Amino acid sequence: IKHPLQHTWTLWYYETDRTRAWDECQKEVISFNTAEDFWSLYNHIKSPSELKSGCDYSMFKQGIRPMWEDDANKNGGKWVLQLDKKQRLSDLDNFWLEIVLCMIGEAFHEHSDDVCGAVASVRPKGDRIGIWTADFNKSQAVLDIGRKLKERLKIQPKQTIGYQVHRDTMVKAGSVTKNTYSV
Ligand code: M7G
Repeated sequence: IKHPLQHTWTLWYYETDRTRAWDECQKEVISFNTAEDFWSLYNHIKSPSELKSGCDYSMFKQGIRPMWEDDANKNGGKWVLQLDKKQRLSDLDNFWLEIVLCMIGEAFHEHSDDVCGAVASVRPKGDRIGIWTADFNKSQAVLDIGRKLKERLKIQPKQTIGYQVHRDTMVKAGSVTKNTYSV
């Protein structure tokens, strides 16, 4: 018997195609709900650092699309891990795996319900991982999730990470979005 997860999770893959709208470039890859099925998927696909620049992996609870517009995300935001270029080799894949394991293992405890999913974005300027939560107004949940992330990723206490509200990101395309929280 396989080991069931608390939730069913869906992996999405985004690849740029200038002839299509952004949301049409998001492809649902596969869903899984056991630890064993997660590892067979993980062992079968490229790691984020092997993707082409401009691509994303997203892992979300089943039924939530990796978009601001989804009902589960529309009042939410994300903790952002902005990596510098050299961290593609040292950290990107490790951080992504650790975050995915935190999510599927419900490591955020009573706040696990607030976690919608995570996105790894491979970009020439520096890769990024975002952990999306459902409601930016739930400061206790947001802050606890941020602190847990820092702990699990062994991010130094003096290095801060910021939380950005999707509604702010949406209107600020191309420029800097303010941090609503930081830890
Ligand atoms: P990005 O891929 O999050 O960041 O957004 P990047 O600038 O590092 O590549 C790039 C662009 O994709 C945005 O400016 C939007 O045009 C589009 N986009 C990204 N997201 C996450 C969404 C979304 O959730 N909904 C919609 N409609 N467009 C999005």
